[in-house]
Amino acid sequence: MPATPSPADKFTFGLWTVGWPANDPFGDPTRPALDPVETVHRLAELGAYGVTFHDDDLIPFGADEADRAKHIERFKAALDETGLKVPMATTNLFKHPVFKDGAFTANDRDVRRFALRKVMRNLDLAAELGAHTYVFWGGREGSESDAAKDVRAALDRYREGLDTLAAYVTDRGYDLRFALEPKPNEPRGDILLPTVGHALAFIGTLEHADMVGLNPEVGHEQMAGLNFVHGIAQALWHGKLFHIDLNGQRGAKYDQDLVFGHGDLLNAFFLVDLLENGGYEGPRHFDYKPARTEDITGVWQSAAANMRTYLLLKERAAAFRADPEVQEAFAVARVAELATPTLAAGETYADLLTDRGAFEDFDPDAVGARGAGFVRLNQLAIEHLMGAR
Ligand SMILES: [Mn+2]
Repeated sequence: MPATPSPADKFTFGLWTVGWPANDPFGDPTRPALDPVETVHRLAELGAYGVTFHDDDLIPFGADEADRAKHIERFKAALDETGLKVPMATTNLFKHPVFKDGAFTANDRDVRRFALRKVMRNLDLAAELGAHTYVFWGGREGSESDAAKDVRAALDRYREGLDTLAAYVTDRGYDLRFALEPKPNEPRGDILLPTVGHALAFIGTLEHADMVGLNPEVGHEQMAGLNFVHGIAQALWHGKLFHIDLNGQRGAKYDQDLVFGHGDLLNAFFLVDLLENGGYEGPRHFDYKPARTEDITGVWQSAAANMRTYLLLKERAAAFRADPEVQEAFAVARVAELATPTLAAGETYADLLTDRGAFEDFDPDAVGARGAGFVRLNQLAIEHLMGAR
């Protein structure tokens, strides 16, 4: 059977993904909680490369030091037994009621100070477990009311928090980079840094901007009606794609966290094509939720489905690129021509002004009448995706 995952594929899963007991705002859990140790073993059997965690996924909130040490020890033993890596870690700054108005941007200063301490504690553990990326998803950083939140002050505090934590990581000598995860809404009515673009602009203002990048999630951009492939391409262009959350989403609605490819499959096809050919070397991290309808067998089937879908799309994308008819269609559509600078080497605007072919002798009507060939190219992509070629 082709498309069988192995650690070389660098597939990773959050403990909270397969471990979600399927409680939602309208209903009780439909599955028992999973032991992180079992999760590590099952993911290794399925061919994953690594596992990621929030502090509270591994160590219950409020556990004392002795209890905390026991949880960490068990987890480390499972990692040693299976060879699974921990490339990324993050902090739960959203579940406990203390964070109901945010963490780094809570109006209450004491909450902000507590949040920074909670992150620092888990940064130590992340470094100890060998993580290289630390994700910040500010799900509670936002508001439901424009009266209740001074957004400019909130961004000051967000920046202060990240600058403080970056200084901590640098001083400790940890080999960790930060990755901000944008999301437009849910659980807050409106979340700060709602899209890839907002986050990129914000990162440019940070004291340690070089060590801060992005962890974009498929569904989060699609919730905002945005093209995820464009967002990822721009993040790559800025050198800021530090990590990625793969899942599925069907349009602008609540955060579905479907299996990768189970939402906008065509966008997923072009995403895999971009990741495989665009220079992204990091983990292929799945941040999805096994549907609430599934039992534990369905949980592991859905985990396998994420990896298999990715690998099938990778195969399909490679076949698309290798097809001579596709290459000819690319040429007709002048896709590669966009990489040619608009001015020739050494040419200035003064030279452009004297080039009669660029203006006086140029025939815009003839060029405007010429077909672009983009639909044919897209149809070829769809036929490869469908396995029809
Ligand atoms: Mn999501």
